[in-house]
Amino acid sequence: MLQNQFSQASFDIVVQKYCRYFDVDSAEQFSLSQWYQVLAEGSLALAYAIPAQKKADTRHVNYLSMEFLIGRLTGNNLMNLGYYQQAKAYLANYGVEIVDVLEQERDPALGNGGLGRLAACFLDSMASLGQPATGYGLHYQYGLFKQAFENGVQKESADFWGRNDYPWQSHNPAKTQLVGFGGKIQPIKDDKYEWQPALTIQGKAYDLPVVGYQNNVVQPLRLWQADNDQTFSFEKFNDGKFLLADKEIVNAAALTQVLYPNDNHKAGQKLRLMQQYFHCACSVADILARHLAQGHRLQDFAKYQVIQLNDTHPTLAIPELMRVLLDDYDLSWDQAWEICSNTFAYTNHTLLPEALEQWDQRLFKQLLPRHFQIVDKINRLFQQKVRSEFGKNPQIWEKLAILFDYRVRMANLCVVTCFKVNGVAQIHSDLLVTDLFPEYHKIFPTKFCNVTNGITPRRWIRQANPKLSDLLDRTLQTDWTKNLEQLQGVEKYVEDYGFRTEYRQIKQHNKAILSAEIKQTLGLSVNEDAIFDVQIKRFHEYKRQHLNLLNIIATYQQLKDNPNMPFTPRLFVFSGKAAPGYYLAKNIIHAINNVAQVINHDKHMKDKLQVAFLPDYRVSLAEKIIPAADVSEQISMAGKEASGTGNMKLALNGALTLGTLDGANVEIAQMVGAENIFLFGHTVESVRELLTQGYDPKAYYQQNPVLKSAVDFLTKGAVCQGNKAMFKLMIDSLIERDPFLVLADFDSYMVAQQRIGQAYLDREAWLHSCILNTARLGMFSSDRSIRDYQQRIWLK
Ligand code: B1H
Repeated sequence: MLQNQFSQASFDIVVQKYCRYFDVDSAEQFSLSQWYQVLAEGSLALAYAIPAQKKADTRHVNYLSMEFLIGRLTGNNLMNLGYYQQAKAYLANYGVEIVDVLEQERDPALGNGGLGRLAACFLDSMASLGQPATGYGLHYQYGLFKQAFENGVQKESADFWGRNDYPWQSHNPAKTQLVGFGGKIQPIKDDKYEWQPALTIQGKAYDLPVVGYQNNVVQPLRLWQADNDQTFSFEKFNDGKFLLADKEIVNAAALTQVLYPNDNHKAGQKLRLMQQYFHCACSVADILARHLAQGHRLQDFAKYQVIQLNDTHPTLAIPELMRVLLDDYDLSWDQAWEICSNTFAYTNHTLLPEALEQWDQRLFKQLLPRHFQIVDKINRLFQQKVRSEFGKNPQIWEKLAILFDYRVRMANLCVVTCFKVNGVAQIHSDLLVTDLFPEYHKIFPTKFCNVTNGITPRRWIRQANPKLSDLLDRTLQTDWTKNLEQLQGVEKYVEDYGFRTEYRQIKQHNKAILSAEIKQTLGLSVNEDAIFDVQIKRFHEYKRQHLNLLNIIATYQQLKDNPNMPFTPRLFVFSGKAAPGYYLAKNIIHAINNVAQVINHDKHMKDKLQVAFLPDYRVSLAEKIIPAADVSEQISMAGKEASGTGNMKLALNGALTLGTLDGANVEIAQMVGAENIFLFGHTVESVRELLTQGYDPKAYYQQNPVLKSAVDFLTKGAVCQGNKAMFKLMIDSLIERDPFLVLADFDSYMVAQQRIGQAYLDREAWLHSCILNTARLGMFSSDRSIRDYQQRIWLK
């Protein structure tokens, strides 16, 4: 049972306070956004009314991530606190609807896509399972840019999300840290050095409460914000050294100003390296301080702490912990290494070569001279190990080296140091071992494991789909969000008339809500009886939104030539951003928008074929699209999508997957069964075969008239407004190189799309499949992922 009761009095106090602030006589005069402030502040107080956990005798998880895509917190936290209904009633007393108030909240966009959202789901699950944990990230002033379309072209603008006024955070002045950059190192003795940085920056802690699901647990997400180091500046200012020291080094406060907008792509800039080190230095210092404050011995660090690295972005935590143990705590190299190699674990999220982080050695050395020295020693010691294993073999060393060709390779540093390395879906973890790290696997055969990603059912069904959740509550008579495998219980009702009717009505209701959103943002009236076919994710060539587009064009052309052909009405929904410098991805966005214009303005297509591209994809928009989807597009080239998590959210909410055998689609297919998913396209093996034979995309283009005319459509008429070159970037990539086999999968994709059109006509069979998808998605709860992390990595 919850220890503390919802306190109406504490809300009354906040209402009184804001009556003064807003200069109004009574709360009746509050606007919705003013009510939002009241509601958030009142809820925050309720979260912190939960007493801190007693020191546990288990390992504390320190989850280091450059991204936490947390989404709106107020509704979610009220639900997890168990006070949603009371808060709703409180507002209703004033004639205010809680859902309208919650719509006022801005999403803190402190992440790009799947990797950042995964971190947020994991925080929710760790708190909900009572796994003691702290999330460590950065308090960016500007989150991911906002996206708008101008004549179909993506335009970015700064996301001034209001970091300073955000009600869910509190500055925690007890936790301020100092972080050095540049400068010199002085030998003291053996492995001990003194680092004299040229510049010191302050890291201020901003804490957000992570509320467990109705279990009286609240633990921190700690975000570091850079500021000028007041303690140092005067002295340095006076002797003139402050400005001299490092003209090169940026203004301190600028360090945490922006989130790098790259998904599955490395940035490589100095500022990014500084962000990474700042993040790691603050977090390591904080973890050590907490460990010691809890009365633990330094030698027991790895026993009580695990540091989980969310991809390689926080890898610098490794040499940082080494440095602190060696230089500040006087440990020997072997003692420090023993601790580090038992503390760190690394999650890999991508095999794409362009995303694997490597730093220029000179830059690294200039900013982090002592860390470079430490990495160099790790590298040399490892070289000895490799020699004893493989003999002197330059080819092998070239692949395994941490320092090579004047580059510092972060993934290699992780694999060498960490006690566990995991991929994020079974197929991805297998490829990690066979393709990316085979030699490492030989040296460290037990280091590698899999933990398939998951999603929190609290946000992704209970909050996002309240009607379906209510049906599940009534049907199962248990709180299935705590143990999502219980959804299996609805299989019994798959033929139950009442259940089926409600399930169908709920989907229709959710489609009506999304239709209203589309009408409001795009001015487009859609056919609510059409198949809602959605592809919502970052834009990346490997995700192949352009494969979807080519099928839309080909279908449009067929409908034009053949107005009476049998066709199931279809609404294609897109949403997603492209990195500002990723011109090809932006070109694909532009093409989709222009094709949408043409189709949506063709009166013959009305209620038959429509395309809606909703701008500014973000967590709160995902929560509206997902419950309304009939078809989930998961069409990456096999072997490229490490896992995907949108695929899980959509299937759980009763959309049928149209997908390749990639990432977690493979496991979704295993769970739901072949009859309840639409698979198509090349597999990892057949991709490999095709590429070794020599792939010639032009041949596909020339030999397939349907494909050719779909591609050519983009160079003619209204779509490109007479500018043949408008989509040249995309077309050239497709015809000349096609690195992700779009053309090779086109036929198979079109056939699968036609199968879907057919299948939807049998509404009873379709509904059957949807229900089974919901019933069989239980294993994709992030609670299961966290239990896997506990069993396979953290508590082993
Ligand atoms: C994923 C990234 C990523 N993989 C670099 N890699 C970044 C790489 O800013 N950067 O430098 C940012 C993000 N993101 C995604 O992780 C995978 O593509 C998905 O398949 C996976 O589901 C998700 C979570 O594991």
